[in-house]
Amino acid sequence: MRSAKISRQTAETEISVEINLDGSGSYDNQTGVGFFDHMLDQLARHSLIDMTIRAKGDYHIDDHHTVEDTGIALGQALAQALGDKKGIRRYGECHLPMDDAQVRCALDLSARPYLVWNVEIPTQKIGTFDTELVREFFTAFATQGGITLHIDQLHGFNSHHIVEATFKSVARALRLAVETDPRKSDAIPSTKGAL
Ligand SMILES: [Mn+2]
Repeated sequence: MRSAKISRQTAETEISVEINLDGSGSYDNQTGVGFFDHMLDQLARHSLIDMTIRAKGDYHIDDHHTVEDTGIALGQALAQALGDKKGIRRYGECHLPMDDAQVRCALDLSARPYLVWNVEIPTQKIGTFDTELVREFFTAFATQGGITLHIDQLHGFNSHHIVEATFKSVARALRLAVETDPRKSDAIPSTKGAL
């Protein structure tokens, strides 16, 4: 089973992440940041990666450290669960519409972290959530997960829809990329022989 458990504690946050790549998209995510939990639930549900996340952070400052460090821990869990990446499809992509919003994700589980971020969220807040933290999360996730992650917003004017479409597009792309390719399940998908 391709799974991983990461615990990460700093002076700012305490995070635990448990994932199973070969899951059914079940989730139990409690970070103390309501809108962020809603997005992590989408990530699990639409990637079919089982996900249990607990986070406690220095909310008296703001939600920044909690969201960023959850991205770090989730990226580390993904990299650990993927192991040597034998047999995976490696690439994934998705155009995800949600009402007015459409977001495209293309990703490569390359071990070469890179984030292309072409998303403009029109409001500074969604409820009490700082929308600039969405980019912080994906920066941390891509860096620690070893993901070349391209996210482009094609349409959208509603902040909630844009952000939710972003998480869902990444989830769908991730689902494809982590899946086993039955035509080449015994090999690491690189001419270099390693990823
Ligand atoms: Mn929603």
